[in-house]
Amino acid sequence: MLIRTPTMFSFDIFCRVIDNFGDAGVCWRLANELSSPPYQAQVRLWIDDLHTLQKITQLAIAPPLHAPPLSYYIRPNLSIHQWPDPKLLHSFHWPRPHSIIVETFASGIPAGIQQQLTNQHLWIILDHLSAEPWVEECHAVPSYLGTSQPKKYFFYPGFTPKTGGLLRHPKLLSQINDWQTRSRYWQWRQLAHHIKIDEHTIQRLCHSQVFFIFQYNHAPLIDLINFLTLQNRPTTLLFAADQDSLYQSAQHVLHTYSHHDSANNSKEPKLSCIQLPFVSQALFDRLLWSSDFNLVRGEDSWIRALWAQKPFLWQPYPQSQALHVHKLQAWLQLTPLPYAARLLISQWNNPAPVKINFSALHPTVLQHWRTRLQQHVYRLATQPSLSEHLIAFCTEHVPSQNI
Ligand code: TRH
Repeated sequence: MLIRTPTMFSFDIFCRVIDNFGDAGVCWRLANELSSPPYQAQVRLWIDDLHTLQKITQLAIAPPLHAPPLSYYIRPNLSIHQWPDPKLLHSFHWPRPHSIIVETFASGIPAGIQQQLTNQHLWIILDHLSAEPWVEECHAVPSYLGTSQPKKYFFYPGFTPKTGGLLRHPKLLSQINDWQTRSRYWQWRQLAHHIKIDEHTIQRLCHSQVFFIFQYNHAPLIDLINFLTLQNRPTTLLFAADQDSLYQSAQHVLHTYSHHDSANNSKEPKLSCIQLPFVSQALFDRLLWSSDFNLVRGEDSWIRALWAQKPFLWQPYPQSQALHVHKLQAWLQLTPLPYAARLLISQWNNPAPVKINFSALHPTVLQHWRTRLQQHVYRLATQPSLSEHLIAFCTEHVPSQNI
């Protein structure tokens, strides 16, 4: 009997960047995970926007304007390919497809690939992550017609065993634990060169509570700043790249306060802001591991903040008819957070402005919040990750002739 190992699997992952960084961010993590131990599958990532992927990987992969479609070999079993612009498609020859096609976030797949697919291929339609109950019903549901067609299945990431799971590299939690058991100084020292901070700033980060901010522009950040300025604790706000507008409004508010402070002869401002450069995904994760409180958004940073096990506020990607509020409530239902934390997260995302209750930021609640997250994460980690689910699914569904 032929026993199949993940190394025998080969994937073509298709990614279109609609906006922001999440599409590229999730696809890059998936491609990396599947091609790394223990899976070691053969992976080609096809993406229509190498510039966005370049930011996330910090690899020099963005082509000059009008250059022919390019390919980059990252490891012998992982390559990145430019999904050619429709204008160049007539002169482009698609290679033979790999046995498993992953269409991500309704990207479609190129006609040149689709024409070559047979019933020996497996076509996975990977959707966005949601904690809503319907996900269990829709995960792994087939969508194919006829026997000569490739088998096509919907694949839904999620938080429960009946879904496709969450992206989590097998060594991730031990890496986080190793990092977080080091001193604060060690952690910020490791990051200092990449985020361009000096010794004085490292000291400030070591001796203040650090908030990491990666939000959409409509976040009620000013309310948070007003609350923090009333507190006695020194606080540093780290603004991720792409947060220019929020950073500027924060600076504006802080200027007003600093006039007031200087009138009161205080030396160091209690609250200060730092704007970070764009960093690689690996460093982005470490910023979440090192900060005391994370404000994240979308899809990828949301789950990275969860694995980081530090209290965090999630801001879902805004959708019409406030659909994102349902997503948020579904996630809150599944996540055992302290009451004050649930209230804060709900109010933060309220479609209409409300007076936000920040009592969850009291040190005792924060400690409780952190403990709850740690317990929750260790429970989630007993379930298979998205890559494990996918490999198990492929083992069952890829025709054995096609490996
Ligand atoms: O950028 P996002 O808002 O992406 C969104 C969501 O994914 C949304 O669901 C999707 O529909 C929309 O894109 C198109 O937030 P997200 O998902 O957190 O992705 C951010 C990615 O950017 C994540 O992989 C981390 C990465 N990143 C870095 O690697 N370095 C950085 O310096 C920054 C700021 C981000």
